[in-house]
Amino acid sequence: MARHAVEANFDGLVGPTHNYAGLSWGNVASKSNVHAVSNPKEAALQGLAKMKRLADRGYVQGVLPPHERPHLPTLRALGFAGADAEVLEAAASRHPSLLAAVSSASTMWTANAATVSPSADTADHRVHFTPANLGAKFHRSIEHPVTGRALKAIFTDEAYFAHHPALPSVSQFGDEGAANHTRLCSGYGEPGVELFVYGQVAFNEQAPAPKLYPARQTLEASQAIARLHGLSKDHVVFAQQNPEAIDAGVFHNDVIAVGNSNALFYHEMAFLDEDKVLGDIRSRLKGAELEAIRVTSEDVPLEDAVASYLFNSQLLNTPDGMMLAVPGECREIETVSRYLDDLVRSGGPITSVEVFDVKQSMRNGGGPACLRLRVVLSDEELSAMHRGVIMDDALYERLTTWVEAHYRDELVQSDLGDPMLLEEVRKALDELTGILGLGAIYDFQL
Ligand code: SUG
Repeated sequence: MARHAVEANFDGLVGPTHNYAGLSWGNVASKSNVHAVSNPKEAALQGLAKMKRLADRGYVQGVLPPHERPHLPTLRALGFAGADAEVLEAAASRHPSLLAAVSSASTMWTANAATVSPSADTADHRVHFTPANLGAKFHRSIEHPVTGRALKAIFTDEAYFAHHPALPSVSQFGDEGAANHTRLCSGYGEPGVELFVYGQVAFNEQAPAPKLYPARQTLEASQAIARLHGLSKDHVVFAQQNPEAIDAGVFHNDVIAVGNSNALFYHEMAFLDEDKVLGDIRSRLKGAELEAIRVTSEDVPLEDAVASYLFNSQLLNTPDGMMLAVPGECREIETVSRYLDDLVRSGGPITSVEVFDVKQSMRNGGGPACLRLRVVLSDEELSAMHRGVIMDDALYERLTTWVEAHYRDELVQSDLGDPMLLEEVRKALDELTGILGLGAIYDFQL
Protein backbone atom coordinates (compact mmCIF):
# COMPACT_ATOMS: atom_id res chain seq x y z
CA MET A 1 0.00 0.00 0.00
CA ALA A 2 1.30 3.47 -0.87
CA ARG A 3 2.57 5.56 2.02
CA HIS A 4 2.32 9.29 2.43
CA ALA A 5 5.44 10.98 1.07
CA VAL A 6 6.68 14.50 0.41
CA GLU A 7 9.13 15.98 -2.02
CA ALA A 8 11.98 17.54 -0.05
CA ASN A 9 14.28 19.95 -1.88
CA PHE A 10 17.95 20.16 -0.90
CA ASP A 11 19.56 23.36 -2.12
CA GLY A 12 23.29 23.75 -2.42
CA LEU A 13 24.61 26.50 -0.21
CA VAL A 14 26.84 28.69 -2.40
CA GLY A 15 30.48 28.41 -1.35
CA PRO A 16 32.83 31.28 -0.42
CA THR A 17 34.83 31.00 -3.68
CA HIS A 18 31.90 31.56 -6.07
CA ASN A 19 33.46 33.09 -9.17
CA TYR A 20 33.09 33.35 -12.93
CA ALA A 21 35.83 31.32 -14.61
CA GLY A 22 34.18 30.38 -17.91
CA LEU A 23 34.71 26.69 -17.23
CA SER A 24 31.71 25.20 -18.99
CA TRP A 25 31.92 24.98 -22.78
CA GLY A 26 28.35 24.45 -23.98
CA ASN A 27 26.87 26.52 -21.13
CA VAL A 28 26.21 29.93 -22.68
CA ALA A 29 26.03 31.95 -19.45
CA SER A 30 29.27 30.51 -18.05
CA LYS A 31 31.16 31.42 -21.19
CA SER A 32 29.66 34.89 -21.61
CA ASN A 33 30.37 35.99 -18.03
CA VAL A 34 33.95 34.75 -17.87
CA HIS A 35 36.06 36.90 -15.54
CA ALA A 36 33.16 39.05 -14.37
CA VAL A 37 33.56 40.13 -10.73
CA SER A 38 31.52 37.82 -8.51
CA ASN A 39 29.91 38.51 -5.16
CA PRO A 40 30.01 35.27 -3.11
CA LYS A 41 28.20 36.85 -0.15
CA GLU A 42 25.31 38.03 -2.28
CA ALA A 43 25.18 34.66 -4.06
CA ALA A 44 24.92 32.74 -0.78
CA LEU A 45 22.31 35.14 0.61
CA GLN A 46 20.23 34.87 -2.58
CA GLY A 47 20.30 31.09 -2.21
CA LEU A 48 19.36 31.23 1.46
CA ALA A 49 16.50 33.65 0.75
CA LYS A 50 15.12 31.21 -1.83
CA MET A 51 15.32 28.33 0.68
CA LYS A 52 13.69 30.39 3.42
CA ARG A 53 10.83 31.53 1.21
CA LEU A 54 10.01 27.97 0.20
CA ALA A 55 10.37 26.69 3.77
CA ASP A 56 7.99 29.45 4.92
CA ARG A 57 5.48 28.22 2.37
CA GLY A 58 5.49 24.81 4.03
CA TYR A 59 7.78 22.91 1.65
CA VAL A 60 10.35 20.60 3.23
CA GLN A 61 13.58 22.43 2.45
CA GLY A 62 17.06 21.15 3.18
CA VAL A 63 20.53 22.48 2.64
CA LEU A 64 23.63 20.74 1.28
CA PRO A 65 27.02 22.14 2.28
CA PRO A 66 29.51 23.67 -0.18
CA HIS A 67 32.85 21.89 -0.72
CA GLU A 68 36.35 22.89 0.24
CA ARG A 69 37.75 25.10 -2.53
CA PRO A 70 40.42 25.68 -3.71
CA HIS A 71 40.80 21.91 -3.46
CA LEU A 72 44.43 21.35 -2.56
CA PRO A 73 44.32 17.53 -2.59
CA THR A 74 43.54 17.75 -6.33
CA LEU A 75 46.45 20.13 -6.94
CA ARG A 76 48.76 17.83 -4.99
CA ALA A 77 47.54 14.81 -6.96
CA LEU A 78 48.53 16.75 -10.09
CA GLY A 79 52.09 17.28 -8.91
CA PHE A 80 52.05 20.58 -7.02
CA ALA A 81 54.02 20.11 -3.82
CA GLY A 82 55.11 21.95 -0.68
CA ALA A 83 53.21 23.79 2.01
CA ASP A 84 49.66 24.91 1.18
CA ALA A 85 50.77 28.47 0.37
CA GLU A 86 53.48 27.14 -1.97
CA VAL A 87 51.03 24.88 -3.77
CA LEU A 88 48.65 27.80 -4.27
CA GLU A 89 51.39 30.12 -5.40
CA ALA A 90 52.77 27.64 -7.92
CA ALA A 91 49.32 26.85 -9.33
CA ALA A 92 48.42 30.56 -9.54
CA SER A 93 51.55 31.45 -11.45
CA ARG A 94 52.03 28.34 -13.61
CA HIS A 95 48.49 27.14 -14.25
CA PRO A 96 45.86 29.77 -13.33
CA SER A 97 43.09 28.02 -15.25
CA LEU A 98 43.69 24.83 -13.25
CA LEU A 99 43.55 26.84 -10.03
CA ALA A 100 40.25 28.34 -11.21
CA ALA A 101 38.89 24.86 -11.90
CA VAL A 102 39.74 23.56 -8.41
CA SER A 103 38.28 26.74 -6.91
CA SER A 104 34.83 26.64 -8.54
CA ALA A 105 31.84 26.78 -6.21
CA SER A 106 29.98 24.55 -8.67
CA THR A 107 28.66 22.20 -5.96
CA MET A 108 25.92 24.80 -5.42
CA TRP A 109 24.09 23.19 -8.38
CA THR A 110 22.84 20.19 -6.48
CA ALA A 111 20.57 19.08 -9.33
CA ASN A 112 23.88 17.64 -10.52
CA ALA A 113 24.88 16.20 -7.15
CA ALA A 114 23.21 12.81 -7.57
CA THR A 115 20.34 10.80 -8.98
CA VAL A 116 17.82 9.83 -6.33
CA SER A 117 15.14 7.15 -6.61
CA PRO A 118 12.38 7.14 -3.99
CA SER A 119 11.62 3.96 -2.08
CA ALA A 120 8.24 3.55 -3.82
CA ASP A 121 10.15 2.82 -7.05
CA THR A 122 13.04 0.64 -5.91
CA ALA A 123 13.18 -3.15 -5.59
CA ASP A 124 14.38 -3.11 -1.96
CA HIS A 125 12.05 -0.21 -0.98
CA ARG A 126 14.93 1.98 0.16
CA VAL A 127 15.77 5.45 -1.17
CA HIS A 128 18.74 5.06 -3.53
CA PHE A 129 21.43 7.69 -4.15
CA THR A 130 24.17 7.71 -6.80
CA PRO A 131 26.42 10.78 -6.81
CA ALA A 132 27.02 12.01 -10.36
CA ASN A 133 30.56 11.56 -11.71
CA LEU A 134 30.24 14.87 -13.66
CA GLY A 135 33.09 13.62 -15.82
CA ALA A 136 32.36 16.04 -18.68
CA LYS A 137 34.01 18.97 -16.89
CA PHE A 138 37.16 18.67 -14.86
CA HIS A 139 36.08 21.23 -12.26
CA ARG A 140 32.92 19.22 -11.59
CA SER A 141 34.52 15.77 -11.77
CA ILE A 142 36.11 16.35 -8.34
CA GLU A 143 32.74 16.83 -6.60
CA HIS A 144 31.42 13.30 -6.14
CA PRO A 145 33.58 11.99 -3.25
CA VAL A 146 32.55 14.77 -0.86
CA THR A 147 28.98 14.82 -2.22
CA GLY A 148 28.79 11.12 -1.37
CA ARG A 149 30.09 11.76 2.15
CA ALA A 150 27.59 14.58 2.72
CA LEU A 151 24.66 12.47 1.50
CA LYS A 152 25.72 9.58 3.73
CA ALA A 153 26.02 11.93 6.71
CA ILE A 154 22.45 13.12 6.12
CA PHE A 155 20.80 9.88 5.01
CA THR A 156 22.67 7.48 7.25
CA ASP A 157 20.26 4.75 8.32
CA GLU A 158 20.83 1.79 6.01
CA ALA A 159 17.40 0.44 6.79
CA TYR A 160 16.00 3.31 4.73
CA PHE A 161 18.80 4.65 2.53
CA ALA A 162 21.18 2.99 0.03
CA HIS A 163 24.27 4.75 -1.34
CA HIS A 164 26.17 3.80 -4.50
CA PRO A 165 29.53 5.15 -5.58
CA ALA A 166 29.64 7.36 -8.68
CA LEU A 167 29.82 5.54 -12.04
CA PRO A 168 33.24 5.13 -13.70
CA SER A 169 34.51 8.60 -14.62
CA VAL A 170 34.93 8.13 -18.35
CA SER A 171 32.96 9.76 -21.16
CA GLN A 172 31.02 6.54 -21.96
CA PHE A 173 29.46 6.76 -18.49
CA GLY A 174 29.13 10.54 -18.24
CA ASP A 175 26.47 11.21 -15.61
CA GLU A 176 25.11 14.60 -14.56
CA GLY A 177 22.61 13.41 -11.97
CA ALA A 178 19.09 14.63 -11.38
CA ALA A 179 19.39 17.42 -13.96
CA ASN A 180 18.66 14.71 -16.52
CA HIS A 181 16.14 12.79 -14.45
CA THR A 182 12.49 13.58 -13.72
CA ARG A 183 9.92 11.53 -11.92
CA LEU A 184 6.26 11.51 -12.86
CA CYS A 185 3.65 10.01 -10.54
CA SER A 186 0.07 10.15 -9.39
CA GLY A 187 1.21 10.91 -5.83
CA TYR A 188 4.72 11.13 -4.32
CA GLY A 189 4.21 7.96 -2.26
CA GLU A 190 2.98 5.94 -5.26
CA PRO A 191 5.33 4.09 -7.62
CA GLY A 192 6.23 6.56 -10.34
CA VAL A 193 7.79 6.71 -13.79
CA GLU A 194 11.45 7.73 -13.77
CA LEU A 195 12.33 9.60 -16.95
CA PHE A 196 16.05 9.47 -17.75
CA VAL A 197 17.14 11.87 -20.49
CA TYR A 198 20.48 11.32 -22.20
CA GLY A 199 22.40 13.33 -24.76
CA GLN A 200 24.27 10.55 -26.51
CA VAL A 201 24.56 6.80 -26.93
CA ALA A 202 28.20 6.09 -26.09
CA PHE A 203 28.61 2.64 -27.57
CA ASN A 204 27.07 3.48 -30.95
CA GLU A 205 28.98 6.02 -32.98
CA GLN A 206 26.24 6.08 -35.66
CA ALA A 207 23.54 7.28 -33.24
CA PRO A 208 22.45 10.95 -33.44
CA ALA A 209 24.62 13.29 -31.36
CA PRO A 210 25.21 17.02 -31.02
CA LYS A 211 27.75 18.51 -33.42
CA LEU A 212 28.95 21.58 -31.57
CA TYR A 213 28.68 21.09 -27.83
CA PRO A 214 29.31 17.98 -25.72
CA ALA A 215 26.51 15.66 -24.65
CA ARG A 216 27.24 15.26 -20.96
CA GLN A 217 24.92 12.34 -20.17
CA THR A 218 25.01 8.96 -21.88
CA LEU A 219 22.30 6.35 -22.24
CA GLU A 220 24.68 3.81 -20.75
CA ALA A 221 25.09 5.89 -17.59
CA SER A 222 21.31 6.30 -17.20
CA GLN A 223 20.77 2.56 -17.69
CA ALA A 224 23.44 1.72 -15.11
CA ILE A 225 21.75 3.95 -12.55
CA ALA A 226 18.35 2.39 -13.21
CA ARG A 227 19.95 -1.05 -12.64
CA LEU A 228 21.78 0.01 -9.48
CA HIS A 229 18.64 1.54 -8.02
CA GLY A 230 16.61 -1.60 -8.72
CA LEU A 231 14.04 0.13 -10.92
CA SER A 232 11.68 -2.11 -12.83
CA LYS A 233 11.62 -1.55 -16.57
CA ASP A 234 7.88 -0.96 -16.41
CA HIS A 235 8.61 2.19 -14.43
CA VAL A 236 11.48 3.64 -16.43
CA VAL A 237 11.66 5.66 -19.66
CA PHE A 238 14.92 6.49 -21.42
CA ALA A 239 14.66 9.40 -23.82
CA GLN A 240 17.21 11.09 -26.00
CA GLN A 241 17.55 14.82 -25.74
CA ASN A 242 17.28 16.66 -29.05
CA PRO A 243 20.92 17.15 -30.23
CA GLU A 244 19.92 20.47 -31.79
CA ALA A 245 18.89 21.73 -28.37
CA ILE A 246 22.26 20.75 -26.89
CA ASP A 247 23.93 22.69 -29.69
CA ALA A 248 21.73 25.69 -28.80
CA GLY A 249 23.05 25.69 -25.21
CA VAL A 250 20.76 23.16 -23.49
CA PHE A 251 23.56 21.35 -21.69
CA HIS A 252 21.21 19.56 -19.29
CA ASN A 253 17.62 18.45 -19.82
CA ASP A 254 16.51 20.66 -16.91
CA VAL A 255 17.25 23.68 -19.11
CA ILE A 256 14.39 22.62 -21.40
CA ALA A 257 11.94 20.53 -19.33
CA VAL A 258 10.68 20.10 -15.78
CA GLY A 259 8.26 17.57 -14.39
CA ASN A 260 6.28 17.27 -11.18
CA SER A 261 3.56 14.81 -10.12
CA ASN A 262 1.67 14.07 -13.35
CA ALA A 263 2.77 17.23 -15.22
CA LEU A 264 5.59 17.58 -17.72
CA PHE A 265 6.37 21.16 -18.76
CA TYR A 266 8.66 21.13 -21.79
CA HIS A 267 9.71 22.87 -24.98
CA GLU A 268 8.88 21.19 -28.29
CA MET A 269 12.63 21.00 -29.01
CA ALA A 270 13.36 19.03 -25.83
CA PHE A 271 13.28 15.45 -27.11
CA LEU A 272 14.51 13.73 -30.25
CA ASP A 273 11.27 11.73 -30.49
CA GLU A 274 8.64 13.65 -28.56
CA ASP A 275 5.68 11.40 -29.41
CA LYS A 276 7.50 8.28 -28.28
CA VAL A 277 8.56 9.89 -24.99
CA LEU A 278 5.00 10.95 -24.21
CA GLY A 279 3.62 7.56 -25.30
CA ASP A 280 6.14 5.68 -23.14
CA ILE A 281 5.32 7.80 -20.10
CA ARG A 282 1.56 7.47 -20.65
CA SER A 283 1.72 3.70 -20.93
CA ARG A 284 3.67 3.42 -17.66
CA LEU A 285 2.03 6.08 -15.51
CA LYS A 286 -0.56 4.51 -13.23
CA GLY A 287 -3.38 6.25 -11.40
CA ALA A 288 -3.12 9.56 -13.25
CA GLU A 289 -3.23 11.04 -16.73
CA LEU A 290 -0.07 12.74 -17.94
CA GLU A 291 -0.54 16.51 -18.26
CA ALA A 292 1.84 17.45 -21.07
CA ILE A 293 2.38 21.21 -21.13
CA ARG A 294 4.11 21.78 -24.44
CA VAL A 295 5.70 25.11 -25.29
CA THR A 296 6.24 25.72 -29.00
CA SER A 297 9.03 27.72 -30.62
CA GLU A 298 6.34 30.14 -31.69
CA ASP A 299 5.34 30.69 -28.04
CA VAL A 300 8.93 30.95 -26.84
CA PRO A 301 11.90 30.67 -29.23
CA LEU A 302 14.52 28.22 -27.96
CA GLU A 303 17.04 31.03 -27.67
CA ASP A 304 14.72 32.90 -25.28
CA ALA A 305 14.08 29.73 -23.29
CA VAL A 306 17.84 29.31 -22.82
CA ALA A 307 18.47 32.98 -22.02
CA SER A 308 15.59 33.19 -19.50
CA TYR A 309 15.95 29.67 -18.06
CA LEU A 310 12.15 29.36 -18.21
CA PHE A 311 12.36 25.57 -17.83
CA ASN A 312 14.95 25.68 -15.07
CA SER A 313 12.11 26.54 -12.75
CA GLN A 314 10.81 24.53 -9.84
CA LEU A 315 7.37 23.07 -10.33
CA LEU A 316 5.78 22.66 -6.92
CA ASN A 317 2.41 21.44 -5.71
CA THR A 318 0.16 24.04 -4.10
CA PRO A 319 -3.27 23.58 -2.51
CA ASP A 320 -4.95 24.67 -5.76
CA GLY A 321 -2.61 23.38 -8.45
CA MET A 322 1.08 23.96 -9.13
CA MET A 323 3.42 26.88 -8.74
CA LEU A 324 6.25 27.58 -11.17
CA ALA A 325 9.17 29.17 -9.30
CA VAL A 326 11.01 31.04 -12.05
CA PRO A 327 14.27 33.01 -12.14
CA GLY A 328 13.93 36.82 -12.40
CA GLU A 329 15.29 36.71 -15.96
CA CYS A 330 11.93 35.24 -17.10
CA ARG A 331 10.29 38.60 -16.47
CA GLU A 332 13.02 40.44 -18.40
CA ILE A 333 12.43 38.64 -21.70
CA GLU A 334 9.17 39.69 -23.30
CA THR A 335 8.17 36.46 -25.07
CA VAL A 336 8.71 34.49 -21.86
CA SER A 337 6.94 36.96 -19.60
CA ARG A 338 3.94 37.07 -21.93
CA TYR A 339 3.91 33.29 -22.16
CA LEU A 340 3.87 32.98 -18.35
CA ASP A 341 0.89 35.32 -18.07
CA ASP A 342 -0.99 33.26 -20.65
CA LEU A 343 0.03 30.02 -18.94
CA VAL A 344 -1.63 30.85 -15.61
CA ARG A 345 -4.76 32.05 -17.42
CA SER A 346 -4.97 28.88 -19.52
CA GLY A 347 -6.74 26.78 -16.88
CA GLY A 348 -3.99 24.12 -16.90
CA PRO A 349 -2.21 22.58 -13.92
CA ILE A 350 0.17 25.54 -13.43
CA THR A 351 -1.89 28.07 -11.50
CA SER A 352 0.76 30.50 -10.27
CA VAL A 353 4.20 31.86 -11.13
CA GLU A 354 6.63 33.27 -8.56
CA VAL A 355 9.91 35.01 -9.24
CA PHE A 356 13.15 34.17 -7.40
CA ASP A 357 16.29 36.28 -7.66
CA VAL A 358 19.29 33.97 -8.09
CA LYS A 359 21.24 36.21 -10.45
CA GLN A 360 24.68 35.39 -9.08
CA SER A 361 24.11 31.72 -9.89
CA MET A 362 22.31 32.46 -13.17
CA ARG A 363 25.43 34.16 -14.54
CA ASN A 364 27.10 30.75 -14.41
CA GLY A 365 24.11 28.99 -15.93
CA GLY A 366 22.35 27.88 -12.76
CA GLY A 367 18.67 28.69 -12.20
CA PRO A 368 16.29 27.78 -9.34
CA ALA A 369 16.03 24.14 -10.43
CA CYS A 370 19.81 23.70 -10.79
CA LEU A 371 20.18 24.78 -7.19
CA ARG A 372 18.07 21.99 -5.74
CA LEU A 373 18.15 18.19 -5.44
CA ARG A 374 14.77 16.59 -5.02
CA VAL A 375 14.43 13.73 -2.55
CA VAL A 376 11.00 12.16 -2.17
CA LEU A 377 10.67 10.84 1.38
CA SER A 378 7.95 8.94 3.21
CA ASP A 379 7.05 10.25 6.66
CA GLU A 380 9.18 7.51 8.23
CA GLU A 381 12.19 8.30 6.03
CA LEU A 382 11.85 11.98 6.79
CA SER A 383 12.07 11.28 10.50
CA ALA A 384 14.97 8.84 9.98
CA MET A 385 17.19 11.34 8.14
CA HIS A 386 19.52 13.81 9.88
CA ARG A 387 17.30 16.81 10.64
CA GLY A 388 20.06 19.36 11.24
CA VAL A 389 20.04 20.35 7.55
CA ILE A 390 16.31 21.14 7.39
CA MET A 391 15.63 24.84 6.96
CA ASP A 392 13.67 26.66 9.63
CA ASP A 393 13.81 30.17 11.08
CA ALA A 394 16.65 29.32 13.47
CA LEU A 395 18.83 27.65 10.83
CA TYR A 396 18.20 30.50 8.41
CA GLU A 397 19.32 33.01 11.05
CA ARG A 398 22.45 31.02 11.87
CA LEU A 399 23.44 30.52 8.25
CA THR A 400 22.82 34.15 7.33
CA THR A 401 25.01 35.29 10.22
CA TRP A 402 27.63 32.72 9.19
CA VAL A 403 27.67 33.98 5.59
CA GLU A 404 27.87 37.62 6.73
CA ALA A 405 30.84 36.73 8.93
CA HIS A 406 32.87 34.63 6.49
CA TYR A 407 32.14 35.60 2.89
CA ARG A 408 33.76 38.25 0.72
CA ASP A 409 31.58 40.53 -1.34
CA GLU A 410 33.93 40.63 -4.28
CA LEU A 411 36.09 37.96 -5.88
CA VAL A 412 38.19 37.95 -9.05
CA GLN A 413 40.45 35.29 -10.55
CA SER A 414 43.62 36.74 -9.03
CA ASP A 415 42.17 36.29 -5.52
CA LEU A 416 42.08 32.50 -5.89
CA GLY A 417 45.78 32.06 -5.11
CA ASP A 418 45.52 34.08 -1.91
CA PRO A 419 46.42 31.76 1.02
CA MET A 420 44.16 33.88 3.24
CA LEU A 421 41.18 32.86 1.12
CA LEU A 422 41.92 29.18 1.71
CA GLU A 423 42.20 29.82 5.42
CA GLU A 424 38.91 31.74 5.44
CA VAL A 425 37.20 28.89 3.58
CA ARG A 426 38.45 26.18 5.93
CA LYS A 427 37.54 28.14 9.02
CA ALA A 428 34.07 28.82 7.63
CA LEU A 429 33.45 25.21 6.57
CA ASP A 430 34.66 23.80 9.86
CA GLU A 431 32.11 26.00 11.61
CA LEU A 432 29.45 25.02 9.08
CA THR A 433 29.73 21.27 9.67
CA GLY A 434 29.21 22.13 13.35
CA ILE A 435 26.12 24.25 12.59
CA LEU A 436 24.63 21.52 10.41
CA GLY A 437 25.74 18.70 12.74
CA LEU A 438 27.36 16.75 9.91
CA GLY A 439 30.59 15.60 11.53
CA ALA A 440 33.79 15.53 9.45
CA ILE A 441 33.13 15.44 5.71
CA TYR A 442 35.94 17.56 4.23
CA ASP A 443 39.45 16.35 3.41
CA PHE A 444 40.98 18.95 5.72
CA GLN A 445 38.87 17.56 8.58
CA LEU A 446 39.78 13.89 8.07
O1 SUG B 1 27.85 22.46 -14.90
N1 SUG B 1 28.19 25.91 -14.41
C1 SUG B 1 27.45 24.71 -14.18
C2 SUG B 1 25.98 25.01 -14.17
C3 SUG B 1 25.17 23.80 -13.77
C4 SUG B 1 23.71 24.01 -13.94
N2 SUG B 1 23.00 22.87 -13.52
C5 SUG B 1 21.88 22.39 -14.08
N3 SUG B 1 21.44 22.77 -15.25
N4 SUG B 1 21.24 21.48 -13.43
C6 SUG B 1 27.78 23.65 -15.24
O2 SUG B 1 27.96 24.02 -16.41
C7 SUG B 1 30.21 27.27 -14.56
C8 SUG B 1 31.40 27.60 -13.67
C9 SUG B 1 32.24 28.71 -14.20
O3 SUG B 1 32.27 28.90 -15.42
O4 SUG B 1 32.88 29.42 -13.39
C10 SUG B 1 29.52 25.99 -14.21
O5 SUG B 1 30.15 25.04 -13.75
